[in-house]
Amino acid sequence: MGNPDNLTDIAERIDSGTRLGFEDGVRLLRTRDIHTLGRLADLVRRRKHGDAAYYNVNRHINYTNLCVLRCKFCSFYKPWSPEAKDGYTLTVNQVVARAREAYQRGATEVHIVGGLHPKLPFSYYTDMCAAIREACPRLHIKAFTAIEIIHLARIAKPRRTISEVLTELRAAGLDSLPGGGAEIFDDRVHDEAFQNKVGEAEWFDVHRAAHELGIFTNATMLYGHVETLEERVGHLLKLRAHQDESQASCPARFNCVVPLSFIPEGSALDDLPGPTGLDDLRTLAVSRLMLDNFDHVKAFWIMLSPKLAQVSLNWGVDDIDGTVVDYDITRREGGGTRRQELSVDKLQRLIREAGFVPTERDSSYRRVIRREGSWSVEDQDFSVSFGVRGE
Ligand code: V47
Repeated sequence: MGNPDNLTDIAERIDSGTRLGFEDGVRLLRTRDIHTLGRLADLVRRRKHGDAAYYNVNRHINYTNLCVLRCKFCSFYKPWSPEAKDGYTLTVNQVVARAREAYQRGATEVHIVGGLHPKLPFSYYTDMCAAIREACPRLHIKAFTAIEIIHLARIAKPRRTISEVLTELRAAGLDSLPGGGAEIFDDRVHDEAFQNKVGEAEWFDVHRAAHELGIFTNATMLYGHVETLEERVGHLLKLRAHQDESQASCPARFNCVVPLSFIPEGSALDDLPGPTGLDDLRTLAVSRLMLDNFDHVKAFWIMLSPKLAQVSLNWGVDDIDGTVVDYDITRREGGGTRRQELSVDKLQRLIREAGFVPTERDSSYRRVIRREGSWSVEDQDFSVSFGVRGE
């Protein structure tokens, strides 16, 4: 293994556009030469995006916290049982009301995920997409992690294949899949932290099926719990290999990677310290450098804090997610409540002070153009008015 504190050979490879290997990734995660690491990640980021830094106007909706799984890292779920009393499940109308409110406030995207609820029928999910599509015609519906898609294939009557689930959801209005549920692709980590959850093969099956159908997806990595640095790099390499395959043979691919900083509070792993700020920055920078075939690296401010997400813009990150508004899976930024919002003014200020140009994007990373009370997307022939009545 090369010296982690002399990065000259890695810098040369990056300079010439040569792909980095496993050992490079581990050395970069270990290096004490953090300035070189940050500079290299920034170099690659600027090659792709110049001084643009992206955000979006979005709203997260978590439709239920009842879940049949018991993942140790998760502080969100309430165990499902026939008598479960302390969980919640939103009706389709309640989900649509939240989506409509977001649309009327100018949101371009809803991000909808929830626990694996054994009793909600498949029609709950298709009805939800169809009702949002009807109420909010141009709102991008990014919904359901790979784990939820597999759950739907199992509970649908009659049972569906993954492709059938995705096709029916898309017909109802689904636009893309978020990247959740990936955690760390490694059998040892899987057995220790989320044993009953489906493994990496199934996660990739869903994303492969989506890419084959032309549905774009995101990818995540939940780091800073029981995994080693080597296992983190292994995870990134598996994402890179999958992206190569999708780029070669599918009409869609991963839009972005979202490294998620583990928040121990309230989970069964709350004896762990969680990642430090420097570990967060290293992981984001290494994600940028290892994933040469991903256009976007997203820092999710909800888990990193707005301050660290801002700093990460100089460490390879080009996207800091969006306004969010409600978030239930972790509650650190909401002081214990689900209300976790950054205004557009605050997002823009964070980006501007980091030396970048705030650039509002839609879910496909096209630029959003705003005029008083309406938004449109570059090169697209539509305009959405918002305020009291929506489009
Ligand atoms: O799947 C659960 C993770 C994910 C914790 O695709 C935790 O644009 C930290 O996937 N500490 C959901 N993380 C969030 C997610 C996401 C977020 C933002 C943008 C996108 C995107 C995707 O959160 C879960 C799980 O991996 N998670 N518990 C925790 N205690």
